Formats: sequence, C-alpha cells, structure tokens
Amino acid sequence: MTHSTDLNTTLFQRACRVIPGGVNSPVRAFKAVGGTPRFIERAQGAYIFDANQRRYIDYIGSWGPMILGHGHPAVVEAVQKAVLDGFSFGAPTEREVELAEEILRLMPSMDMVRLVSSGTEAAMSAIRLARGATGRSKLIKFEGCYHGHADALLVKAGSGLATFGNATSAGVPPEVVQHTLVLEYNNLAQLEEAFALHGPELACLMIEPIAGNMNFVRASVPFVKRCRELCSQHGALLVFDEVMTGFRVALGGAQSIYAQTIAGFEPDLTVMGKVIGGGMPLAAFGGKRAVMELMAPLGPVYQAGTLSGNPVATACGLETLRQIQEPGFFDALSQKTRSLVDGLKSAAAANGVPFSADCQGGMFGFFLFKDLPQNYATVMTTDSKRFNTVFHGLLDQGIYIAPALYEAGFVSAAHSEHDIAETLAAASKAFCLL
Ligand code: HOZ
Repeated sequence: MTHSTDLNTTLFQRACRVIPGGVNSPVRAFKAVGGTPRFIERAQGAYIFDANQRRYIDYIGSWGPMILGHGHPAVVEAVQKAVLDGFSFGAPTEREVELAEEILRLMPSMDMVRLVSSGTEAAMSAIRLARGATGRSKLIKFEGCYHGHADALLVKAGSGLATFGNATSAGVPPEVVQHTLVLEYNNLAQLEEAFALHGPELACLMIEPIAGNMNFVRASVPFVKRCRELCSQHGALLVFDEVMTGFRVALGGAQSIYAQTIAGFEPDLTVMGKVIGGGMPLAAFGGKRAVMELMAPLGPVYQAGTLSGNPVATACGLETLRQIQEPGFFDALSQKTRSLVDGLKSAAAANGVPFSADCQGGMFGFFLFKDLPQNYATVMTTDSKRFNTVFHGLLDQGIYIAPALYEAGFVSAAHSEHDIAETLAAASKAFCLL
C-alpha cells in the first residue's frame, strides 16, 4: 500500500526545509497516521485535488468552514466583488455591520458581537471579557475540548480538583495556567465538586457543547443543564465554544439544540468561527449587551486587530450565512450526514468491526468501539493502529478524512448521494483490512 505519491512527497520535503514540520498547523503533517500529507492544489464542490491531480471526496472541509462545499458560485462572486473594492482598510465597513446583524438574528442569546480573525483569538478574548466582567481569574475547561492555542487554554488536568492544570505545551509558564481547572467532560460529580470548591472565584466555564476535538462527543443534556445552573448560581459566565458547531450542527448552533430540551437555555457568551467566515479567516465572540459593552472602546477590556472584520472575509462569511438559510438546507444536510453515518455503521457491522458513530447537522464522528464515548479518556482508548488502517484504507481509495482519531468529520451541501455511496463502498473495503 502506498501512502504517498511523488509530487506530494517532493513538496513535503521542500516544505520541511522551510516550515517547521512542513506544515502551518500540526495535525496536517499526518504524524498521527503516518505517510505523506496531500498538498492540495484546488478544490471544487465535495472534492479536493492534490499535487498529483488525484481527486478525493473531502470530509474535512477545511476543518469545518466549507459547509456549502468548495467554490460555491454565489460565495465566489461575493468574494470577487469584495476584492475589487479593496483587501483591507483597518476602518469600519457596512458589511461588518450586516454580518454582525445576521449572526445576532440567527443566535438570539447574543445582543452584540465582536468580529476577529481566528477561533483562538475569539476564545482568548471571550475569557478576558469574562474575567473583566466578573473581576475573577479562575476558569473551568474540559479535557478534550480545544479552544485554540492561547496560553491559558493549553492545559491538561492537574493531580486533583484542588490543584489547577499543567501546561500541555512548552513555553507556557505554570503561573499562566494556574487559574485553569480542567475537568472530565460529562462528569457531573466533578463539576459539582469544582463549583463547591472554587465557585466564588470562577470567572467562567468554557465548553464545546458538542466536542469536535475529541472526535465527536456530545455533552449530555443534564450536564449542560447543570453547567448553566451552577454558573448562574455562582456568578460565573457560561461560555459556549461554537467555533465548530455554530451554523454547522443547526442554523442556531448547538445552543439551539439544547434549548429544545432545557427551557430558556442560553449561554452567556458564545465563541464562533469556521462557517461564519465561509473559509476565510473570520471568527467572533458575543453575548448580552451589558457584558459586551465592557469591551474597548466602550469599556476597560482591551482587544483589537488589524484584520478584524476584514472586508473580503466578511463578504465570504455573509454570503455563506445567506446560503445556509435557504429553505430545507439543514434538513437536507442532516439527512445526508445521517445516511453516511448509518451506512458506516452497516458496513462495519457487515465486517464484524466494533463501531459506533454519531452526527448532528453536517458534523459527524465515528469510533472503532461498540459504544459512543462520553469523554476524552475513553476516546483515547481507541487502538490507533486500527484507526490508521481505516484512515489509509480510505485515503488510498480517494476518501479524505481527518488524519487523527480525535478529529470530527464534516459533510457539505455539495456531497451527493453518489459521493456518499462511493464513500461507503470504500469504507467496506477499509473495514476488511482490520
Ligand atoms: N484546529 C484544527 C483541528 N481541530 C486544525 C486546523 C488546521 O490544521 O487547519
């Protein structure tokens, strides 16, 4: 079995000489799965094409943003038009206001939103805002939830709830993570204990409501409900990181799904990215007016960015958000994703492979064990060799899924029934290799 082809290998060798690890974001290097990363030359619809002109059905979708598929004509037109008017002004534009209005209309938990350039920046700024608003330092995050690479968030659990986290990256001083408490996802007892011990000192609790960075794991409804109750009770802000799930699992994001079963449910702050930029660098954070008005220039919490609200990125995001509001868009996307997930389950069962899978809207995940995991520790019990066999089995047949077992997958509106059928046939063959 060949894991690489000539031009990809040549490019990777060249890249490794000038870029650390040959990539500008670690997971792209294929380190977890082995082999050579594909260098993408172009993409159209559900497909990406590598340096050898090989076509792959793309289930990464730039890690989430490409919900319409690649090169949607209306989005391309909007971007081309915007480019002709200028790349960047470092001054306000009407399009930023339009995009902000659109986001707020779709996610009613927010009265105001600030546009930034990346999910990392949005999460980092939301935490600063939560600390500024509460006058407190400590925060809760959950193991397996990724909120970007700001220092305070690169943390793994410490030795107990009385101690705070340990940095997961060199270059992060212990003092910087001393206020970050890392808990197990979906563990109600730990959550209770953490608030009992630290409630009055907590600025916020940040959570990916459907985690997309430990593959695909949902926070249970009772867990989210208790997060909300404890935050309200102790005066901490509940921050929903919807960088992946926002405008992806449903038009109103994961919060709209929890609101169906938890009466009146709303997070205090929401962090967004990916789909709102439609594939261009754009992210945001928002919440209620009283909190958001603490942001500079109105208030004392500072945040700024030369490319924030960039006119080309906002054109791309705005048109993407308009397209996903077409009647029936999410029903069709959900149905397609569901048929992929159900088909994978059947293919695994037919080959005697222990398997579980879940999806919501256009986001999915699968596991090579029988029951859906509830937390990171369980996800990480996956036999990585088996996952790598499936990964390369699919890649060799032109199916491009994330090159790591802890990443979610994404289906776009451009994936056809034929693409799904081709994927399932490939999956059957890949499962045979196990
Ligand atoms: N943050 C992404 C993984 N969940 C990776 C982004 C990238 O490599 O482009």
